[in-house]
Amino acid sequence: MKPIKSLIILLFISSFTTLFSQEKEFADLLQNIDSREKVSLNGLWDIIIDPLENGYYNHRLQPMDNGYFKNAKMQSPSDLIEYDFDTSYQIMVPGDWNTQMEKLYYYEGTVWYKKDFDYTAKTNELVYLYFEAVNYEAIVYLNGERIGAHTGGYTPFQFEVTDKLKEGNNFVVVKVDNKRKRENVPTVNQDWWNYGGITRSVHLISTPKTHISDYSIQLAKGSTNNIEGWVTVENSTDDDNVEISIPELRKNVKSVIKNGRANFSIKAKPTLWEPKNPKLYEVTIKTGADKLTDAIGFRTVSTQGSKILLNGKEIFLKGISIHEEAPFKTGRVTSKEECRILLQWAKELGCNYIRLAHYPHSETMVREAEKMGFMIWSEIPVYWTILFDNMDTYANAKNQLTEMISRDKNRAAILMWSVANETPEGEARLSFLSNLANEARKLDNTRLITAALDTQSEGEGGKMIEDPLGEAVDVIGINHYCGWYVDEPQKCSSVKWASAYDKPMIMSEVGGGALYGLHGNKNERWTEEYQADVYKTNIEMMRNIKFLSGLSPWILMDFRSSRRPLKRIQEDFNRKGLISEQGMKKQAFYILRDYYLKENN
Ligand code: GCB
Repeated sequence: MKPIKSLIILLFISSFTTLFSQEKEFADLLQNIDSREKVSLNGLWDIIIDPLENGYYNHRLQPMDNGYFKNAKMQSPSDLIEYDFDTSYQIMVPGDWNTQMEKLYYYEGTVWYKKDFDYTAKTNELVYLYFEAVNYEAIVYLNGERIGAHTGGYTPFQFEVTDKLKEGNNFVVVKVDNKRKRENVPTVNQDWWNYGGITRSVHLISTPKTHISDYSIQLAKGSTNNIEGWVTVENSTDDDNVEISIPELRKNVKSVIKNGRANFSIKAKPTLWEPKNPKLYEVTIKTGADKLTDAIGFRTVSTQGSKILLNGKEIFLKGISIHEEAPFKTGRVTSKEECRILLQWAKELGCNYIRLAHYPHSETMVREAEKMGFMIWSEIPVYWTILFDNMDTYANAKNQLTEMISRDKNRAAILMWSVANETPEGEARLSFLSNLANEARKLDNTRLITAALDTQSEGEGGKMIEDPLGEAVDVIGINHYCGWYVDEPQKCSSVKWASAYDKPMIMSEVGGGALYGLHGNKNERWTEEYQADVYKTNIEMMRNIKFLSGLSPWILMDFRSSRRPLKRIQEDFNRKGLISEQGMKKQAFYILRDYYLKENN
């Protein structure tokens, strides 16, 4: 790229970095919603499928003020209203629409959702309408009035609706649109199903008028005896107190609120969270009439040369990648039980680590994984060739990163924030991703930053890791499919690796496909024997990588992808799972399990 062009890109990106640095640091999100008084809006919602967006635009393609969000009803027999939620279809929330209605299997576009609910006001109460995730764009209306919109399919958002609620019956309408667009994050091509809908739970959350809105509680960077943090309080009065207690550590501190925020620091020597002892402490935060309880773990994570250190000790990350897809029924994961099945499989495999690909998974998944002792890589869907020179794309990616970190910053299990997966080298991409990495560090200086890279050149020492993005991250992820997309499996054991960086490397993807139950020679693609051989020879290759600090092969379970049409084998599934979507373990599962159980303990 010409220097002048790269200068323009740099100025361009730094100008929108400045623009956004004036905003609030964290996303405006209530922390720890499970500890809140809430009413669930889950269950059946009425839906109207609207591929032409008739409920939004008139025939001149202008937004209408009497769209479907008005939920209009005929007043007299001669009235013309061409929609009616109450006689339309119904589907379950949380859930994707693709697996709930046959006619929506491939659908990408607008679906209108409506739910009625009752509300009785209480004095001194604020009410939030909280969505755990909607894929991809949501416009939300309450009692016929627009209250806000959100972009990005995997992170939560909320609206304060106290003054918009009525005594008695209310209705909420959401226009959900999962049309893929070039400028979106992810962009138009992705190797997983573009499940549309209100895919995670919806709640009405009540808080006292003065309430804890957010907090960060963790060990100060590098310290094992200083718990540090802050609490933000909505509608606070300066000089009021916040009280933080950790009964098991016999700690109770008070901190004074200034401008809505109380900072604190607690000297303590907690038992540190680690995979073999995922210790969580009950932490209580109180201010005025508001009180929350969370379960928080304490640990440190750092790097030293090519090592990852957990609590100061080197640890090898024995992992597996996971998509948020439900076992047995496919579609999006919608329950704690489904999360636990996936995690239990990862336990059986001998893992101490999971890569939650390729977007932030639900808070339930993260919390369950933390309780079970998995270290976590969490990522945003900056995937393949998104528009790296587009300002709106950057703002969108940054927003998803901020929402992910806002929600999960108190989870000790998360060691790494990943800013990208397999992005093509180039200057615009480098500025974009370096800026995202810096943003992540600004929000959270205690965790490591990573990205999955796929570009390596051939050097004298073998495959050479020299992608300039390596400079911007703390841990280098490498996706490499020896024996599947490149080379024959037999060649993999002798592949050598070198790196331009003295940093830890995680083989963030490695693997191959097999149809469960298909047997044959190890040279026959799609057989379990072929996949098992890919694992065997890649494990041999990995044994020789001195700077390898972990791996998360691709992937725990077969998952739906519309890039995978091959009849009789794929049938819309990516078959690189170690387990089929029906829960059947393939031979390669046992190869990896033996490696994890016998080595690197
Ligand atoms: C990759 C991608 C992942 C795909 C996988 C595959 O490198 O990161 O999203 O699903 O390869 O199966 O090709």
